[in-house]
Parts: sequence; C-alpha cells; structure tokens
Amino acid sequence: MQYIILLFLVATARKASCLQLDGKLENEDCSSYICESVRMILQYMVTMDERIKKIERYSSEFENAKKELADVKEHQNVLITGLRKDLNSEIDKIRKINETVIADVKEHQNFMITGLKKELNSEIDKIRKINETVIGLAYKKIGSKSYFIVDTEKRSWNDSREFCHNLGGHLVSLQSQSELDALGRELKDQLYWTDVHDFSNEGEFLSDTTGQKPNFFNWRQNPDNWNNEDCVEIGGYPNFWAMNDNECSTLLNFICEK
Ligand SMILES: [Ca+2]
Ligand SMILES: [Ca+2]
Repeated sequence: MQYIILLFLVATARKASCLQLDGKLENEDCSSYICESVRMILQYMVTMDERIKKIERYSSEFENAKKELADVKEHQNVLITGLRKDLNSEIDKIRKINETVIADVKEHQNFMITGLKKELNSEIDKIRKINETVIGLAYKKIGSKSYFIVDTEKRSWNDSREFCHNLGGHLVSLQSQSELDALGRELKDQLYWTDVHDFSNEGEFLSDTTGQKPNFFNWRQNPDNWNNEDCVEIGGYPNFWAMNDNECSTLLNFICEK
C-alpha cells in the first residue's frame, strides 16, 4: 500500500514539471518537494507501522483474553459438573433417608394398629359377653320358655320387633292357651304386642317368627281390621288374656321370647 502511494506521489511530481525531458532535476523547489513528499510518506509509514503493531498487540491481547475466557468457561463447567454430582448425591441420600423414615413410620403405625385392633376386639368380646349376661338376666323363665317382658316403655310393632331381634330373640310366639295363661300371670294390666300380623295379606294372620299360620289363636273378639289393624296384641288382665288386632303404629308394651 505504501509503495502504491509513493508511486502516486512521484507521478504527481512528474506532472508538476519537476523533471526535464532528460530526467534530471532542474531546480531546488522540485527537490524540496520530493524530499517533503518522501518525508510525509515515511512519516505515514511509521504511523502505519505503529498502528499495525498496536493492532497486532490488541489482537494478541484479544486472543489471550479469548483463551482466558475459554479457560474460565471450562473451569466453570468443571465446577458445575462437580456441584451437580454432589447435589444429586445429597438428593439421593435425603431420598433414602426419607424412604427409611417413611418405612419406619408405616411399620410403627401397622404395629400400633395391630395392637389397637387386638385390644378393640378384646374389648368387643368383653362387651359381648357382658351383653349376653345382661340379656340372659333380662330374660325370665316362664313355663318352658324364656321371656323378656318390656312394660316400662311402649313402642310400635316394628320397633318392638327390632328391639327383640337386637336382644337375640323375637316377639312372643304363643303356641298354646297354657303358655298364654302362664305368661299372663307375669304381666301387668297393659296391652302387649305378639309376633302375629296380617299386613302381608288382609285376614291371613301369620307368625313373624315362623312365617307360617300360628298354631294358636285366642281372639277376644273376631279381628275387625277397624281402621286397618294388622298387628296382634294380647290384653285382659288379670285372668282373661286374649288376642286383638290393632294398628301397627300404636305404641304398646311388648314381650320378647328366645
Ligand atoms: Ca288386618
Ligand atoms: Ca281390632
């Protein structure tokens, strides 16, 4: 580039008539002009050299900086990889500890639950035995049968039936006049539900205990089904116990049998 500029300036000098036809310098103005031109060119070249050196220095520094940056990045990657490895290792440790703790808690819970179930079943057995004892005491032997006479509260026929079932029995199922007489001597001047009904088919009385026609009837008067009476009571204190149909929703005393 410098040489191209030098040639340009020399050519310009020729145009400025610094040279005669024989190629020799003719005057001092022309010589000084050339010297000045060369000086400027040299100065320019020096400046350019300095710039080139500066650029080369910058380039070297830039390359060094790039290399340092690459080293830093590599170091960062190594650090990050190491940290990730350490972090995953810690996470695995924590997960294993959690699994162990959860397993221990579950085992403890199962142990506790098993123990509690055992205790609960034991308590249930005790309560069942107490209930059986209480129910056994509640039933009274009259003739050849055991009865639980409920004359301290009144219930509908359905509720009375359920009550007796809960006591392991059923509403009284009379089989004979002698049974009724023996039972009647233990009763108060009240009305008591029996297990007989005709709500399945009007006029067809059945024993709720057997599902069959009862073996024994003793009507005070023929059942009249007055106001839709489908459940059978006994009454007639003290010596004239007999049957009557009554509304099932009526609240009466009742007798359980087992
Ligand atoms: Ca009826
Ligand atoms: Ca009636």
